[in-house]
Amino acid sequence: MPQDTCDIGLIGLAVMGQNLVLNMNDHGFKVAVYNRTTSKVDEFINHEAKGTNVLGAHTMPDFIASLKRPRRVMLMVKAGSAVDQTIDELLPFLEAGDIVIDGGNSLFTDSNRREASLAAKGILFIGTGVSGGEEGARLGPSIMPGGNAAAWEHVKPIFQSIAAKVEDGTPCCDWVGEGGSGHYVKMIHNGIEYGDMQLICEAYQLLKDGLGLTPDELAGVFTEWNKGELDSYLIEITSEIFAKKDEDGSPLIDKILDAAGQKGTGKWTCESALDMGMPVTLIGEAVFARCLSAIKDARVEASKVLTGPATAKAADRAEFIEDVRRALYCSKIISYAQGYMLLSAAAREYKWNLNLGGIALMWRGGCIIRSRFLARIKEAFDKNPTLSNLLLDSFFSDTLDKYQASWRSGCIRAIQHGVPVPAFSTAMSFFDGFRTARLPANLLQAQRDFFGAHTYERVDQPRGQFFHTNWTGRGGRVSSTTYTV
Ligand code: 2AM
Repeated sequence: MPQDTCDIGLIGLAVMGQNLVLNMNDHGFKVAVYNRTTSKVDEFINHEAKGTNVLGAHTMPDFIASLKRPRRVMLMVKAGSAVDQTIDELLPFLEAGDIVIDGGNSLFTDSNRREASLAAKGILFIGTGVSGGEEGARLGPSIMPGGNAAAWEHVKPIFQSIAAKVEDGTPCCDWVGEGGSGHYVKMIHNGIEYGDMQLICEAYQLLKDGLGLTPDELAGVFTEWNKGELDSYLIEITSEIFAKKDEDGSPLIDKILDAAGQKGTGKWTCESALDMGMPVTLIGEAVFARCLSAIKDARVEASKVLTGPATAKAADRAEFIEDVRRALYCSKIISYAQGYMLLSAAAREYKWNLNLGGIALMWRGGCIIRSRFLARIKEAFDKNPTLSNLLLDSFFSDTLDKYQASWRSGCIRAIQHGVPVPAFSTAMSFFDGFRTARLPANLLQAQRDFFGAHTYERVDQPRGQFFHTNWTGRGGRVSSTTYTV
């Protein structure tokens, strides 16, 4: 085996790993590969990587010896204990200053832990999100690296050259921040993806059941939408899905069972939102909508008992379609604003310096949520790097203002037709809640103080002073200190 010649080594030759290696090779980097099951190394070298500069290693020592210093080792192994096991196997062969990159779908708290424990040993850890699926990995993914900043300059040329590029050539890869922030940003990306998909599904059902559009007509509507402000990968593939015919010539979409699967990153986003106390309601509804779809048998049973409204199909076709389009667009704005609220809260909690505009740029190309819309988010943070909430940027506030009546009308139409729109309606409620200076939580605080003496703050006194009222004349004068407000 040649020594010290490879720019980077990659462990884990499943499809994503293989495609990243081939992508790096295409961009002129010399890559060493290793896999626990070593027969996969030979298969890869003799087939997919035939004729390339990729070097196959059969042992961990050979693999490490083939790398230039500082060694750059990227792991594309199964998330979870396999990452820890592989790092443990690697460690005896590494020296201070070497770099370990985890490109799998790891939970960010694992990456926080790995970054800290490897830093104590002088090893620089990067946890990176890689999005775009198999095709993205091969041709240009979105790459979201975070961890030990000292490692960035050593991997930056490789990552930025293999990443997707936006129109002006800017790579969809930049440094995210400290600790597990790279994997956190990937998790938020996936959560937002759940939300975007659910919004499209709600638009679909509303156009189908409320207006009676056929799959061919839907394909036309989504093709049109993709030419405007909704221009995005998910809208584009949706139009193609509606146009696809089964072998018998009928629309394939009508033959697909309506029970959704999920792998857990949407759930992780919601768990983090609950931990941070951030109202990321749209992604929450998107996760629960998948759960509701999955209990298919129960729904079929219920559909025989429970009836909805008997509303005739709408007749104002153009207006109906535009209401749904605007409802989708406004809801999408709300979803991204919520996602960014969570990102900011996590940055405060974990002491990460996140480049919020840069994150939007990383999602502009290569990944599943890529869209024209993300350029608007980047612009908002360019205009004001300390923007406290996306909805307060004039582009977004003006759009919500302009589309508001139509957005409400879209939600009302859904309710009238008995079409479930949990994501559209939670976006509307969030908007109405967020723009309300005085919510009914005064009553909630009174109730808590009534039954539990939890105390309340007053509008006519400074914040931080707590009061208790003896509501019935029967309770004692002692207030509860068990709960925080
Ligand atoms: P394998 O081919 O030997 O199974 C995706 O599953 C990738 O992760 C594969 O390359 C797989 O290797 C690797 N992988 C899964 N569990 C692993 C472990 N405990 N140690 C090392 N690699 C592992």
